[in-house]
Amino acid sequence: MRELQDLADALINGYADRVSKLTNELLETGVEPQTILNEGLIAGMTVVGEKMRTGEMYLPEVLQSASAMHASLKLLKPHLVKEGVESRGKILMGTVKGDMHDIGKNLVGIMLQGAGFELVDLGLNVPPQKFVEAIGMHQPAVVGLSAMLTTTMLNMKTTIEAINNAGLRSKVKIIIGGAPVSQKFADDIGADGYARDAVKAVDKVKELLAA
Ligand code: B12
Repeated sequence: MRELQDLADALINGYADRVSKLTNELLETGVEPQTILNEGLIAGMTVVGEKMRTGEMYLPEVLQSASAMHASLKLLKPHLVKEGVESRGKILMGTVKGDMHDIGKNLVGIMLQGAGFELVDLGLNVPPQKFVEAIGMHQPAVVGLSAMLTTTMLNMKTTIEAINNAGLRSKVKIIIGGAPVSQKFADDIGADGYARDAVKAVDKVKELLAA
């Protein structure tokens, strides 16, 4: 669809206003929010990642694409999240220490809220101890850890160890995600689950809570 390609192009170029305008237009014409997300925003962000890898795009430009994505996600959120549904359980989410990527985590949070879960979002660059304190304070059923760098994914392990050492491991299920992690890595560091995208994350959380 031409308009979805326009949205992806505007995101790649970091034009936040145009991204917002196109998002609204697509919603008004009845395009599913999930389609806007996958075929517009995520498709565009994948190109941004590729251009970043090959040195065609630099950090300031990537940041502009990221804020354009944030602007669009804000518009999509009310369409993805049902209000007034009874909570299916509390989920605590955060991007681990040293990692400044939060778009994927935010998206997982939105989809979980959409499925009726209550979300406590600790943000990004979250040290292990902060996860431990937040578990004590909020008593979530599930903890979601996000990492986008091969260097910071190791902090998922340290976070799980800190939760273990605080005697809280048996009280929560832990799910991990982010581009560099895998089911094998989840098994290796003692997480309960892994999901590769936001839709699968919802399925995995439901599965973990049913077990
Ligand atoms: C945007 C971006 C940035 C932005 C982040 C802005 C923000 N607010 O998030 C900025 C400019 C800050 C940035 C900085 C850097 N980045 Co960057 N970034 C990206 C980029 C282009 C897109 C990430 C993204 O948002 N994707 C879209 C979302 C929707 O997808 P996602 O994050 O993968 O999330 C999905 C799944 O992974 C999963 N998921 C995510 N979290 C969780 C959690 C749970 C619990 C579950 C179940 C699932 C799940 O579900 C999500 C939704 O479907 C990626 C490339 C890419 N294609 O991934 C590089 C990328 C991740 N960055 C990279 C690098 C190298 C960096 C820098 C080190 C660059 C530098 N030289 O400084 C810095 C590091 C800063 C830091 N300390 O974190 C590399 C990582 C390489 C590696 N293997 O480690 C990548 C892969 C680019 C590349 N191809 O080289 N980056």
